[in-house]
Amino acid sequence: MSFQPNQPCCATEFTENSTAAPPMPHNSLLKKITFLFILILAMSFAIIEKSFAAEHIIQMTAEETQDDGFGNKLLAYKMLSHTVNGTDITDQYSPNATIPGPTIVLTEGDKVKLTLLNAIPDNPLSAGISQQVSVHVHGVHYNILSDGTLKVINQHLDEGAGHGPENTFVSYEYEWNVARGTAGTWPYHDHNFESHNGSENRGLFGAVIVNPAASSTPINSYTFTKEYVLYIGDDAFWGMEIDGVSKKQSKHGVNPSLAATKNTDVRFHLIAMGTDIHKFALNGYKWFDPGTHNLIDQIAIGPLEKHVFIIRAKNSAQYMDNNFSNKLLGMIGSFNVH
Ligand SMILES: [Cu+2]
Repeated sequence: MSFQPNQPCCATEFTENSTAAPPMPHNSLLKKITFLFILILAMSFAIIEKSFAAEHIIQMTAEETQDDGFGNKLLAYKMLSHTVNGTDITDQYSPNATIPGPTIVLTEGDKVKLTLLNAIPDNPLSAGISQQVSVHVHGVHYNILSDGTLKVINQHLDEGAGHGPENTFVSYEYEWNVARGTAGTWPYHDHNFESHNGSENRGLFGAVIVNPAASSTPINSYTFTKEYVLYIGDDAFWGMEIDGVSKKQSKHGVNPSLAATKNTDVRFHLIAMGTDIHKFALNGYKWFDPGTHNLIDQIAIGPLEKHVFIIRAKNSAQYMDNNFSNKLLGMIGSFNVH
């Protein structure tokens, strides 16, 4: 904004004809001081917010995996690179494409630029079917260009990475604003490959963990020796482990065996996939239902809901889905404490 010398700044002119009483001089001084105070306060908040906010530059691929043993090829995301304010943390991730996909750990206030590269080979049998792949995220904020869905859904554009001419692969960039109030664990998944629902069911899913910004929040004072992201499908659990110290991620595949050291704290992130309502239990353990003082030993969780809880590892146990039909399908795994 430029200052115009011929125009009086910041004050309305007062003439003898005015009906309103002229403002008291000390009143206007008070207003100026109050305005200045608010301005300084707002600027210092902005500076504090900026100094804590990190910028994430992420590059991922979507790839075809090996045969699943039944003649089907699955799809998986792979972390190509992840820098946080210029520091490379790519070695926290598996060097391979994994199901579940990489767990992206963020803090409220962060900004993310995620470039997705479609590395899925062209399939001549799929002519006319969308071969575009995307990342559609829950929880964090973004504008419509970063929605990661097809125009048939968002009425705007197909927001994904498609195939270029002669089977070259195209990338697409998403921007996420990890705004205040977005703390939580959220799924991300493809929404564009082969259908407007995407290929989540072929392996293109992962999670975002947004930790709260303020260091005084109880969750930040915890040191977790392990974190487990457990995705609850309609026929199996899928798991991803994050080491509390090295932050390294390892995949555990289907109905994984989890392990923890006795008397250490473990944080579980449950994310329900598919369409069933599940009843998750970790036999012998109780935990606080988030946001309450209620101790529970089972949680009902439906499509794309999440439930995050912390336990202190005491005894080896089994985790399971107590929903009868899911239990029949063998949705059970072990939690080994040593
Ligand atoms: Cu979704």
